[in-house]
Amino acid sequence: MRAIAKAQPNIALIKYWGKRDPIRNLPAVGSISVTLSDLFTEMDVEIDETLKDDLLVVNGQDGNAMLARVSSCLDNVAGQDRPSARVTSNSNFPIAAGLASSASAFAALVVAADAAFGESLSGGQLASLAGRSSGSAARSLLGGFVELENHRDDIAVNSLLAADDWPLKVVIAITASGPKAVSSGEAMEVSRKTSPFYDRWVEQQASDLTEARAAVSDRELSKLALIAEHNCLKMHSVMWGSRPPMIYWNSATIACMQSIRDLQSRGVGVFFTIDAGPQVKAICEAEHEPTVRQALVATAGVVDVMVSGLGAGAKLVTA
Ligand code: 2P0
Repeated sequence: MRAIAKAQPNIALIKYWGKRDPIRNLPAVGSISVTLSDLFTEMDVEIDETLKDDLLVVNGQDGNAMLARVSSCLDNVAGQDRPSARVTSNSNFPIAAGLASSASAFAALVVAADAAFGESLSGGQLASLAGRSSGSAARSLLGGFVELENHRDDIAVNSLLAADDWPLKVVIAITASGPKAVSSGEAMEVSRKTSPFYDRWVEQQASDLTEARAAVSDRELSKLALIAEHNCLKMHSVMWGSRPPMIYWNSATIACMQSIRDLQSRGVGVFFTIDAGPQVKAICEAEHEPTVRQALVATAGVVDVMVSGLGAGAKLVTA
């Protein structure tokens, strides 16, 4: 009747941008990500037959803005005739700021709801349901390096490499806090409908995925750096070419990219990636983490720096 699950956000190295089926929320492209260890969302789902409607509290505050999405996720897991539930979500990092909070939230939610409602769904079913609520959430069901495969009828997630097999660090430069002006879901639809670069983006994704898969399998950071930065900048080019343009960067975002390029020119094994927000994620070998952190702390406009290792997939905390 009550279950708590914990999930970590993931950072895409080969990005998901665009939906082939907005109703079922199916992505237009596959993607590859790393699941983090130090940032997390905990979801507590408690069935309460006395409630008329679901209740949602997010980080101690009324969560009405997210309630419809959460309720529909619970419907997907347990059916529309299910009893109402009290859902409490707590994250240890800023939400809705391009740090993939919806990924950890919905991965934790499907795992907790599955246990609370006694559904016993398979891993594949959980991935499909998490993806329906948030495209990137399915990837947070697994740890380490994860590929989201885009099959004809549905998605599937697949583990490429465990976190311990290549324990990279992710240094996150926060350049602005607060929620973004346009949600990534809306922005993707604008890109699909208006960007002249969108079709080429979709067309080239298979070869980017192949290149990244090989780099992960060989654990070669310099190879992964080339394809991940290319894929990230290509996704942002699709956004910039949309009408209206979707520009998530600020001047500190660019300053961080410059700091990372300076480190690269000095032989430091690091690369950047940027999602639908102004934060910059630097992925590096563990030995370079202090150098990378120092460089980003010293970059103009950076308001905070967080560091995470790679971690496990979504798990039940109590049942
Ligand atoms: C990603 N992003 O692969 C890409 C890169 C943002 C940029 O997945 O509409 O919140 O809920 O399916 O999962 C963010 O999108 O989008 C995202 P919906 P989601 O991580």
